[in-house]
Amino acid sequence: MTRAVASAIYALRGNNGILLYKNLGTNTFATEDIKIPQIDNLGIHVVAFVDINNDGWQDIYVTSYGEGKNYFILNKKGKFQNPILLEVPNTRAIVTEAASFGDLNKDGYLDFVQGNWFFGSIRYLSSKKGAETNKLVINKGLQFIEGSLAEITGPTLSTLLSDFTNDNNLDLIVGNDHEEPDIFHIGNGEGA
Ligand SMILES: [Ca+2]
Ligand SMILES: [Ca+2]
Ligand SMILES: [Ca+2]
Repeated sequence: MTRAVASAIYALRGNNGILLYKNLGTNTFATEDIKIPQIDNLGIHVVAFVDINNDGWQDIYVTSYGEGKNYFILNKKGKFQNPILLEVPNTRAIVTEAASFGDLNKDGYLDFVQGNWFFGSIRYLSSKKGAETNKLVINKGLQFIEGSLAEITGPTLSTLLSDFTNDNNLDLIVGNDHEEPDIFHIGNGEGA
């Protein structure tokens, strides 16, 4: 049921909110006009389907340019009209260019990492204000607790949560722009 819904709808980013494409099952797609005032004027950069509230329906995660405002749009049993919008903390960010989801602390709820991009290079920043910091967000039943990955700096273009040490605790790979090195970070299974 959930998979059918996930594969039947696609979401694309845009300069004015998002576009939803419904797969009609005949190799054709129909756009679904959804009005969400909080995001309709935002330049959207990342759009992803993810079931953030564990109800079996794929919700939509979106990131936007400028103030790093990111949201979840909750799926109401296949409908996105007048949806519940959840704002995601992303202190002082400019834009999240990559996100990766996984249950870091094994409580059944997906947590995630927001890889943030900024102008320039970390070594030439005269003062660090937070835009250069990626964020690790723990999902406590839709209460989003932001942790700063202060030592994991961008500008970041890709993130991946994956257990590359094979100890059943998710680890993190961060891919960075310019000459900054990509970083492999080993998780401890408790969200750190
Ligand atoms: Ca859901
Ligand atoms: Ca979790
Ligand atoms: Ca691991």
